[in-house]
Amino acid sequence: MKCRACGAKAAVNMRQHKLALCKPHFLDWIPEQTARFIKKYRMFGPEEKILVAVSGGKDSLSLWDILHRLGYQADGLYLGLGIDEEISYSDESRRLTEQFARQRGLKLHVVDIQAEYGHSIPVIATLTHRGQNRPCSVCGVAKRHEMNRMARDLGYDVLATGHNLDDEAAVLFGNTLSWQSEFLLRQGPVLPEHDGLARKVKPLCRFYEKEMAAYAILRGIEYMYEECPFSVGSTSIYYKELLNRLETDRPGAKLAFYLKFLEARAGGLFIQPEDAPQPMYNCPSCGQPTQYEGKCSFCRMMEKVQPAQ
Ligand code: Q46
Ligand code: ZN
Ligand code: ZN
Repeated sequence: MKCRACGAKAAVNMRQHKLALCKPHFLDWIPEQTARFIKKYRMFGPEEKILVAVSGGKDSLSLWDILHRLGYQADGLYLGLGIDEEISYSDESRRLTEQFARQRGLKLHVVDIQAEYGHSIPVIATLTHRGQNRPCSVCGVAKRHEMNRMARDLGYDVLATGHNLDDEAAVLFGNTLSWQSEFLLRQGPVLPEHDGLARKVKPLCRFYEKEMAAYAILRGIEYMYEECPFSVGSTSIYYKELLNRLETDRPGAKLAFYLKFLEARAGGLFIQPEDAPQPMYNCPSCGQPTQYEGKCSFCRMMEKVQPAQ
């Protein structure tokens, strides 16, 4: 297989795009495509300040690397979740993230949940009795809260995450199976800022997971190979496996599923029900926006694990 650009031996063959590229051309192709998606979906401009949520995994570190290569002002945010099961997942992912930032002279903010709030994510999940086997719902609430808090407090214009096509297609598949129209309406490459919630963007949403893995490896990025131990056996991994089976038989099916959805949504397939828009309130405790009057879900959760002041 030869590189389409130069005829040298190809390092990556992307059947889904009918495109094979050598290492240097593949390493240029990924940022070029990313720049195209950033522009196409109007994610952000060159003057805006970006906060990249980095976990130490291949996607988020590659995203940071790409934004840096493209010349954007992109700083990192690492959230220490305190996940320390069979492996010291959080310690190792933090080490790799800090090493990545140090080697490139990039600015990294670190929030350690335990140091900040007194308990790790798994302990908060146990104390609040939320999630028998998995602390994922607690983790999701805490991550959203902390990412928005940091973006707002530190004056960033936009929050970028490393979700790839496999992640997005799995979420879309789950939401479609149960016709979660409210979620379908909001899913996409950009979630605009509103009422104190930072704009969220996913510049890698059109890249297959294997493309991002190839990018990280060929760029020599040292990343956390292990997934979070709590992701084992999750529904989203099951959906990813199903979609991979479809993709094997029909290369490109996963990308088409996602892109056709975006087209259909832009064409008005999903509309906001008339009674849906909720006024945004501000949480009296942390000041972050919340859909309902009273404390936000993060503060209500933390109330249960911390003695009342
Ligand atoms: S939610 Fe759950 Fe993830 Fe948090 S506890 Fe791990 S698997 S990291 S995306
Ligand atoms: Zn080439
Ligand atoms: Zn709050």
